Amino acid sequence: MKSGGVICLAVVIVAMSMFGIAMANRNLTGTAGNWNHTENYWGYWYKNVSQDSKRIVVGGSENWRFGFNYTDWAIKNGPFYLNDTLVFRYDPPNDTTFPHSVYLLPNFWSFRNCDLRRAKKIGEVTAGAGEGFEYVLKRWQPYYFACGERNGFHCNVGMMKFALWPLFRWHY
Ligand SMILES: *[C@@H]1O[C@H](CO)[C@@H](O)[C@H](O)[C@H]1NC(C)=O
Ligand SMILES: *[C@@H]1O[C@H](CO)[C@@H](O)[C@H](O)[C@H]1NC(C)=O
Ligand SMILES: *[C@@H]1O[C@H](CO)[C@@H](O)[C@H](O)[C@H]1NC(C)=O
Ligand SMILES: *[C@@H]1O[C@H](CO)[C@@H](O)[C@H](O)[C@H]1NC(C)=O
Ligand SMILES: *[C@@H]1O[C@H](CO)[C@@H](O)[C@H](O)[C@H]1NC(C)=O
Ligand SMILES: *[C@@H]1O[C@H](CO)[C@@H](O)[C@H](O)[C@H]1NC(C)=O
Ligand SMILES: [Cu+2]
Repeated sequence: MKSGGVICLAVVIVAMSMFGIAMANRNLTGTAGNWNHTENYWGYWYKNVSQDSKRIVVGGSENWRFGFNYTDWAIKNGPFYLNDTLVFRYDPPNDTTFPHSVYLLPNFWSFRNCDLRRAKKIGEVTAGAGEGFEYVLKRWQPYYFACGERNGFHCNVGMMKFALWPLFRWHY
């Protein structure tokens, strides 16, 4: 579902930039070699599609906690881009708080089933304290994040999981 949407978005962006080339060329003939129009036009696109990489706190003010819908959060806060930084924040365990952690699951099936057997730990239960820890989306690949606590219970019942595939930013 999610990756399908991302591919659709990429197609729309390609289609829109091709449309943009056609528009710019048409204006060039009309304005007798005034390149300013085109520069402004590309400048407009540049601002919209190639901003600096972002730093995004997972869950926003909710941070990384049991019972918040992170799939919904990822849909509303995406798309994510290569070199964007995710920040995971969660309370370190004590007598009153439950521990959390962050794992990367290897594929869609383990993500769907909250199967942690081949998962890679990227955040210890203590790693989310204070300002939390950062994880940079360096590769063009699907990422499957999940909390690893209680053998998949937080991931499954607690909705502490989300998937994303970072897009390329466009530079002209
Ligand atoms: C083309 O020129 C018209 C008239 O000058 C202007 O309103 C329009 O924004 C221009 N379009 C582009 C793509 O530069
Ligand atoms: C393009 O814009 C600059 C500054 O806005 C102006 O000095 C220049 O004359 C413009 N060029 C054309 C071909 O209109
Ligand atoms: C570009 O960004 C501006 C301001 O954020 C927005 O109003 C405009 O709709 C955007 N254009 C496109 C084509 O996304
Ligand atoms: C979480 O949000 C997604 C997307 O909005 C929705 O499809 C899903 O049903 C929600 N999950 C739960 C358990 O409510
Ligand atoms: C991401 O950052 C690295 C190191 O700063 C850089 O080499 C790479 O080109 C960047 N990738 C993208 C897609 O911006
Ligand atoms: C446990 O951690 C929470 C959140 O960091 C804090 O508000 C609470 O006072 C702590 N409780 C104890 C008993 O240390
Ligand atoms: Cu958890």
